[in-house]
Amino acid sequence: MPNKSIIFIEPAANKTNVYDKYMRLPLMGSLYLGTILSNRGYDVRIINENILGKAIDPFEIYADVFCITALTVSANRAKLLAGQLKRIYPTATVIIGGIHASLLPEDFTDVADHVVIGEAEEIIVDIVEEKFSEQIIHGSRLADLDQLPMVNYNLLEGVDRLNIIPIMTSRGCPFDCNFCTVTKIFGRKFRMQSAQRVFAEIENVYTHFNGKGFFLYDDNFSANKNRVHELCNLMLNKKLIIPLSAQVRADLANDPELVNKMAQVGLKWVYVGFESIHDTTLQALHKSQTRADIERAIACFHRYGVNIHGMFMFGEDHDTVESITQTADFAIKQEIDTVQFMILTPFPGTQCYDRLLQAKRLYHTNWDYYNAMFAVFQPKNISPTRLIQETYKAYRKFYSLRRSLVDLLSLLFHATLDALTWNFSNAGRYNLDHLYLRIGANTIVSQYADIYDSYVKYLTDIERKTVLKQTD
Ligand code: B12
Ligand code: SF4
Repeated sequence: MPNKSIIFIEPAANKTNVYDKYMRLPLMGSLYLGTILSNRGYDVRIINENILGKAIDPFEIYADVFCITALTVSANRAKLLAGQLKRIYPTATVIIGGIHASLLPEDFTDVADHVVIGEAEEIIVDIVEEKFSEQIIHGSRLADLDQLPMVNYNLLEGVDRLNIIPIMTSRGCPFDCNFCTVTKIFGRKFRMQSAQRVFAEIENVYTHFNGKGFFLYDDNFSANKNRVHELCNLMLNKKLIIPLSAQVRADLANDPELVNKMAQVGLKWVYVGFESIHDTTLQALHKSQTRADIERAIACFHRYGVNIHGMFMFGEDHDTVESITQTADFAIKQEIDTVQFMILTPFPGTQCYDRLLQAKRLYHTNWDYYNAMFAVFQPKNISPTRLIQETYKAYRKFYSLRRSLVDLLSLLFHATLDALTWNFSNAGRYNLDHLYLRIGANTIVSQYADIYDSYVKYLTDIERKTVLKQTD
C-alpha cells in the first residue's frame, strides 16, 4: 500500500481575468492524474486557488509530492510556488506539468525536480514512484480514451462550490488555427471516448452531483458528428435530459438535425470561437471558417433555442478600429447572447508566437499578461493602447444596461401579448438566462477600465526603458 501523500496544485493567474472570480472551474488534468494515483491507494488532494478563493500559503500545506499545473497565465505563480515549496520542504518532490510546462519546460528546470511534457496518465505513477531519473520527462498521447478512469471529483477541495460540472470526452483537434496551443499538446488527430463511455460517465456524474449541469470541455465536441448523434440517441432512449454547455465550432450547424437533438437532450449553451467576422482575418488565422458559416450557425443554434457565447479576438494584422466596432455591431444585430472580446495573444509554441517573435513585435514575455486581455505585441494597423480602448468600448456597447433593459421590456411585451392571445408556441423563446448574464457582465466589464489603464502604464514604462537603453 503506497504511503506517499500527494497534493495537486492549480495556481491562479496573477492578473485578473473574468474567470478568476466569476467562473471558477478546474482543469481536467489534475482530476485525471489525481484519480489514477488515488485508485492506486495514494493519499491525494487537489487544490485549485481560484476555487479555494485565496492564495495557497505554502507553509500551511505539506505533502511528499507536489504536482503543479502551469498554463501560460499561471506560469509565474506556478514557478513561485514550486520554488517556495522546494525551499520549505527540501525532501519533497516537486513536479510541474501542464500546457505551459509542455511548451517551455526550461522555464521550470530551476525550481522543479521533474518537468513533464504533454499528457501524463501513462507515466504519473512511475514518476511518483521515482522510476525516472531525468528532469524533463516526455509523456505520451493516450490512444484509447475509454481507458481513462471515471473521474473522482471528490478529490478536488471545494468541489461543492462548482455550479457546473466539467467533463471532457475527447482530445486533439483536426484544425490548425495558428494562435491555438491545443494541437501543439494534444495533436491534430481527434481522439475520443465512445458514445457509450460518455453516456456512462454522464449518468454516473449526474447522479453523484444530484442534477447539476455539465460543461463539455472538449475543444471541438462535435468534431465527430456520428458519435454525438449516437450519444444523443442513448440519452433520448434513457430519457436522460441534462442542462449541457459545450464548446463547438460553427460547422456543427451544418447538421441542423444534430443541433435539434442536442437541444432535446438539454444543450443550453454553446461556446463558439467565431474569432472574426472578416473573411480575410479568418483566413489569416487559418480558422477554416467564413462569416457566412458564422451567420448560419447563429441562426441554427437560435432556431433550436440554444444560447450562444460568442468568442471573438481582436488584433490580427488586418484588424482596425472599424473592424472592432463592426464586430460589436454584428454581435448585437445577430443577437448573440453573450460575448467575449479577447485580444489576440501569441502563446508560446504557436505559429503566431514564432512569427511575432521573429518580427521582433513582442513587447515582453511577462506571462502574467498572456491572458487574452492585453496587447502583448505590436499590432499592425492600430496602436496597442487603441486596441485595448476599442476592445473595452466594444464590451461596453455589447453589455450596455440600456440594451439589456430594452430587450427585457420587449421580451415582457411579447410574452404578455402571447399570453393574452393564448399563443404558447413561443414559450421556449422566453428565456431570461442571457439577459441575467448580460446584466452581470456589465458589472464585470466596468471593472476592466482600471485593469486596462494599469496595463497601458506598464507598456509605457517598458517603452521608456527601451528608449533609455538605446540612448545609453
Ligand atoms: C476548460 C478550459 C478553460 C476553463 C477552466 C480553466 C482553468 N481552470 O484554468 C475556463 C473556461 C475557465 C478557461 C479559461 C481560460 N482559458 Co482555457 N481552456 C480550457 C480547455 C478547453 C480544457 C482544459 C482541460 O481540462 N484540458 C484537458 C486536460 C486533460 O489537459 P490538462 O489539464 O492540460 O492536463 C494534461 C497535461 O497537460 C498534463 N498535466 C497537466 N497538469 C499537470 C501536472 C503535473 C504534475 C503533470 C505531471 C502533468 C500535468 O497531464 C494532463 C493529463 O494528460 C483548454 C484546452 C485544452 N484542450 O486543454 C483551454 C486552454 C487551457 N485555455 C486557454 C486560455 C488561453 C484560457 C484563458 C486565458 C483565455 C480565455 N479563454 O478567456 C482563460 C484563463 C483562465 C485562467 N486559468 O486564468 C489556453 C491556454 C494556453 C496556454 N498556453 O496556457 C487553452 C490551452 C486553449 C487554447 N485554445 O489554447 N479555460
Ligand atoms: S478549431 Fe479550436 S481547438 Fe481546433 S485548432 Fe482551432 S482554435 Fe484550436
